[in-house]
Amino acid sequence: MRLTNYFLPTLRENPKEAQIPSHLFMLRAGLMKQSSAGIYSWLPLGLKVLKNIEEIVRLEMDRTGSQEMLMPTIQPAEIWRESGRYEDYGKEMLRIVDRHDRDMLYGPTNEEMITDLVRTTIRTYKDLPKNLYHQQWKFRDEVRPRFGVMRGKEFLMKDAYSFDLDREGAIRSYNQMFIAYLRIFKQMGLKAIPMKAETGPIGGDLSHEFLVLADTGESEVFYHKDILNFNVPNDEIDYSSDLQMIVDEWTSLYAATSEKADQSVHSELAESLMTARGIEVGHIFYFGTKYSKAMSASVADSNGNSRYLEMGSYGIGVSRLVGAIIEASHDEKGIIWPESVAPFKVGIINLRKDDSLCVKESDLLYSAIGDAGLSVLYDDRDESGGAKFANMDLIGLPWQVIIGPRGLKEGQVEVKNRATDQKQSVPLGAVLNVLLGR
Ligand code: 5CA
Repeated sequence: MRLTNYFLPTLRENPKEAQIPSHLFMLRAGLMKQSSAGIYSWLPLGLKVLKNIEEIVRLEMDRTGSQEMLMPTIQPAEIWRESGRYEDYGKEMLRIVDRHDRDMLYGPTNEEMITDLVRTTIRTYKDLPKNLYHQQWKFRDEVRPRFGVMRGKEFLMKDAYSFDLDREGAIRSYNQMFIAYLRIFKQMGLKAIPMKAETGPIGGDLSHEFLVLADTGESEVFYHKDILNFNVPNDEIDYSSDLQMIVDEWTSLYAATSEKADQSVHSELAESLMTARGIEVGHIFYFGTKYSKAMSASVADSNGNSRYLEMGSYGIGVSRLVGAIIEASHDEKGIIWPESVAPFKVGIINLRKDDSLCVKESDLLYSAIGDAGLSVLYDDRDESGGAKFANMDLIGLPWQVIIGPRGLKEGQVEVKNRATDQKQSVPLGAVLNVLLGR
């Protein structure tokens, strides 16, 4: 992509409303634009990151055996009346009346809708277990939307729902999601700690939140310092095997959000207790038959007896993750994208638009890098070098290739790694090897 053709409305000044780095950089780097309080348009650069995050989530969810689908954003009120949550959910729910005076709502979550779907389609234990997920926009009319995508009104969530015949099966499903979450966040360069959590309006008695430590996080968290040394299962993980031992290890040390904090444990832990702030990027729930009972979702077991489905739900804040990744990875100049989610892998800076050799070599490198399968943003604008450097650092692409007349005299360009700030002079013919890590 040539920057002269790209829609990238960056800001020179710091927007007043941004109180934390991710909000500031998402606005300044032209990732998104506010439409109204807590509601944003995703601009081309921001959407690329969002899609990359979605894809990491998708691949890992698919590996667990969960299947992707897509449910609507607008839901009928009836199913929420059945579960009893229509009134309980309160003002956070955006209620809508259609032209036939039917009560509808913009979904804040999908337990009712999926339970309704499954009760009319799954009839016997032979169809179990099932785990279904989607990545769909949600709406919660938050009293205080703030920090940009961190607490939005409209936000993208991955929500998965598991259905099992018995509690044992449901715990197996829960464990699969627990491990998948550890792996998903790691692939985004994040260290997320599972913590005991309140179940709130979703319900149930077993629940973990996954928190990324950050000073700007909304939650106060407490944990045993050694939990940071636990290993995240690698690519060899077999989701059909017994995962209980791994979950037991991860839950063997104390970790809790402030709502679940236990003061007596705190005094016991003494020096080993860490207090910090965190961003909740995921939340998993086992709630058994809460919805299946209320909504009569049952199957016949092997003896022909009717049994209510055992359920869990598993959320990831996909749009919030864009902010969380920036909180975890930035400096004073801008964003530092981990390669796995970066909107482009490489940025090319041509320092001299008026120098025909610079233009020619920049054009050639742009084609060669693209042909090698690397996504590349080419700053071919007629701007000062300083402005281009600042812009490239702000948008945070992992690699920068800087082309100027002085280097070209020796057949060299500069390759800079955004994360390490390391710069090296590289012969034109070797640029691809450096970028491809060869
Ligand atoms: N039905 C369950 C799990 S599918 C559920 O709704 N869980 S939740 O309420 O915890 O939301 C799941 C995730 O969505 C949270 O962990 C958080 O990362 C994200 N999230 C929740 N509210 C917001 C919000 N207002 N803005 C951005 N992300 C949010």
